[in-house]
Amino acid sequence: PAVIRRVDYQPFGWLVPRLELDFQLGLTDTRVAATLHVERNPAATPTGQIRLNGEGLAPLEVTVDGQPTSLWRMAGDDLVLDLPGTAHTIGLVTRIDPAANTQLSGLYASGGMLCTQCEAEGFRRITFFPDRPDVLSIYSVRMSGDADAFPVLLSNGNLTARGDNGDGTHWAEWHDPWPKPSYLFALVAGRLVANRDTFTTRSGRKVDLAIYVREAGAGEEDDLPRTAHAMASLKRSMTWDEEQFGREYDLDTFNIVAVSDFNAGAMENKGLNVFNTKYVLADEETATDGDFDAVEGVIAHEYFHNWSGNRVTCRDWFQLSLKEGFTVLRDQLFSQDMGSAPVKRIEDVRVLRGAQFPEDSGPLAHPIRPDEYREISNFYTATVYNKGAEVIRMMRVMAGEERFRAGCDLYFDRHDGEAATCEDFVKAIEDGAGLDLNQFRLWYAQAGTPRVTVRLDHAGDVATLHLAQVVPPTPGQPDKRPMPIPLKVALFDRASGIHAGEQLVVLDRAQQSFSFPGFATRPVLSINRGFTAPVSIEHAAPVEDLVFLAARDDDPFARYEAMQELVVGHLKDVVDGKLSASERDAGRAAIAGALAAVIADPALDDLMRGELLILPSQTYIAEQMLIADPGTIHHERQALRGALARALEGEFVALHQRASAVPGGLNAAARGARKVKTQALVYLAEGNPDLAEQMAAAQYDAADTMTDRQGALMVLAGLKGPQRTHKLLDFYQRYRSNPLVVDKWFGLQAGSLHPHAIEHVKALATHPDFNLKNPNRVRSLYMVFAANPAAFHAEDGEGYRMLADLIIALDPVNPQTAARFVPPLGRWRRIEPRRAALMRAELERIAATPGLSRDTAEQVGRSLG
Ligand code: HT7
Ligand code: ZN
Repeated sequence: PAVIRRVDYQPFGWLVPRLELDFQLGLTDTRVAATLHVERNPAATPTGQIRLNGEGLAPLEVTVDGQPTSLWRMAGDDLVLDLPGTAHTIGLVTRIDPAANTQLSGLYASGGMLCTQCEAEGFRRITFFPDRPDVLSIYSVRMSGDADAFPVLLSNGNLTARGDNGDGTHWAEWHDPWPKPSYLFALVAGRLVANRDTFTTRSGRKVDLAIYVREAGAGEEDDLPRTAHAMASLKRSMTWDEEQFGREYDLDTFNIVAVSDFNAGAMENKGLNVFNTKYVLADEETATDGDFDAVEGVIAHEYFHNWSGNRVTCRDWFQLSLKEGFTVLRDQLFSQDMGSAPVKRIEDVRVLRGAQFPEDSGPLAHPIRPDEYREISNFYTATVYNKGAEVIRMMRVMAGEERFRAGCDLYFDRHDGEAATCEDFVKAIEDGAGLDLNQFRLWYAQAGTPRVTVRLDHAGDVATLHLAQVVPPTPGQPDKRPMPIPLKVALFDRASGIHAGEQLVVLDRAQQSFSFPGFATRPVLSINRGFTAPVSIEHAAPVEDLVFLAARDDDPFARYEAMQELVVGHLKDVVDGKLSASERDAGRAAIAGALAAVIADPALDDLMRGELLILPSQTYIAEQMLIADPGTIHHERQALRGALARALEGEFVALHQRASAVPGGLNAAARGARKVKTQALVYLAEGNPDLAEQMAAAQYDAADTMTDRQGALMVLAGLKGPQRTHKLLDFYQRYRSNPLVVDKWFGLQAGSLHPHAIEHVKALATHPDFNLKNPNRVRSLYMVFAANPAAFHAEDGEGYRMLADLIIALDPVNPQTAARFVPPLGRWRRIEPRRAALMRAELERIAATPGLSRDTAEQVGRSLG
């Protein structure tokens, strides 16, 4: 497939200030009539032709200024039309079959309803149009359809008229006053019911809010009560954006629709967000505390896009991080404010390290503002989203909150109603916050996670911090320049356990030293506090320093980090065979001591305690090694867990008992208690499986929340005792009518530590509830499986084969989703040679499959490099 390059950007030759769409809806046959009002773009090179993107469409009628014309031709999938004058009206009619649209891009059918997904390039599957984000139009939409099948008819903006045709069909008209690109268009029609509420903005606009779900059929559960948390989250988001960013909602209606077949999490269509049910529906019986947080975060994210994405959109798809990185930062800050800020920060860093760091060190590495792509859907990545957020967070750290806000205000003022670039954003922050971001712009251009090497010297009463940075080579970028890296540091006096204040140092050269006078003895260094920079720190800190920080650092993130470092450092040494048996035992004892202190510390809340108990993930440990042996890492990580559990069995049992007595609810104390309860079981399962089985079964039976029940079942799913089968069966029978909970049931088995997990996954793929057409279900089985190191990296390569088979089967059904399964195989270069060869062979097998989609072909091609 052709490569699209950022440097080739040209403005489109035509403006389309107005667009009228008329839909005659049917599940298998929808007729779309589009009227485009076009005029020459004075900012572009004059042209007598217009090229309208299409995908899989045939025009049934083409008119110009109301007259049929033959002055058009197909150029591939696109329609090219001669336009002699400076302004015209183009009429186009197309027909589509939503029920046959298994790609879930464009207009498709899901559970009897019709809905759209247009980002990035789905609109061209509905009608011919300049399907690019810099063409902004005012949309008027009319739709008509069977009143029984589609009683609710929704689109962007405000409902302006509706009526009955008297023949069993009815119609509605929607008008969106805000110019928008085609990717923000949405239409939904179906048998829906709504949870309604209102919100009054700070300037007094009364906004009608509605969250729609599919009407329950006979014998089905009613989802409406499960939307209460989403509604409360929406209202909190609206208030927060006014207070923290000065951004107010700008329409009289805000609608959300939940659909169960969806390629991603949700979509920020103007005034009509479409959501994966997974990020709308939550109650304590069926959703975990983590699910509640995810709903709140995604609701906020999509709502915040109304400004960072919709009012100011992207000039082209290379600028995706302009809206996504910024909006992720906004949703992270929101969630920090809604709950425990340190815990949220730790969770966000865990996601970054688990998903983005591996991307940055592998064949798919790209800058947050990519330079080229073949299929844009492949660039909705952790790099564009999560590293993009970290890059903007660094600007905020350097500017301070107030000046950063001034920069954001300037950005929104300057670019409201425009399709902007990342450069526009940086310039606005530079001007509004009064920062020099000249060198900082490299963060947009260079891929790869910088490695910062740290050494602390002490002489006389001066401590000197020596820092050096290397930005590693990545595909297409062999040589890198040093970037500004803002690091918050503190130096602790060993005896008193306090520090003289946190300081921000900005490392902006390859090597730099910073001196701190006033230390009679060598202090303990705490660096990258709060994770101010998305870098990996290489610091051979003495174990006693890490133990000190794990117990006493006043920055909760740094405390967590010290705990992680302690474990990662130890496991690296064990895996590399560097430790004698007694050294290994001494290392384990040091970690056990630190864990015991964490369990006993009365100053910690349980949410934070739970974080400190979580061992570094296998992916993160593997990331620290040039070449990883997944089998050995898994074995040693589990062995360490077992040793810790045996050393602290009494503590873990007591912790579980204490937490079990905490009253329920959604407050922080109850949530924290649930978190440490399951953490305790996770340890005990490795140290004393029989005891863990009995305790987990009891927790399962006593559970009054999904958090407790799922936590217990997760532990049981990895054990071999009889309770595993009993409780898995019970869980399925209890929840078989709730698809989101059945997804959990698939996921628990696919991610389990059970030695036969691979066979379980194979069996589940033939289960009557498995469905290749439903992305949630496919992800619940295979994404979880690919993240299960013991099973996926099975020595004989069976895990790799299974994933490749899935990709080959899924690609013709849903290429966007299929392509998302390629990266786990793409990590082969960082895996020991025997497994690497097996992984590579599977990639080659996929590459050789005839008719591979552009999505999958690009990912496989880049992975084979
Ligand atoms: N902006 C939305 C991205 C999205 C998407 C991308 C590719 C394919 C399907 C998709 N559905 C939604 C979601 C967001 O980041 O807010
Ligand atoms: Zn987004």
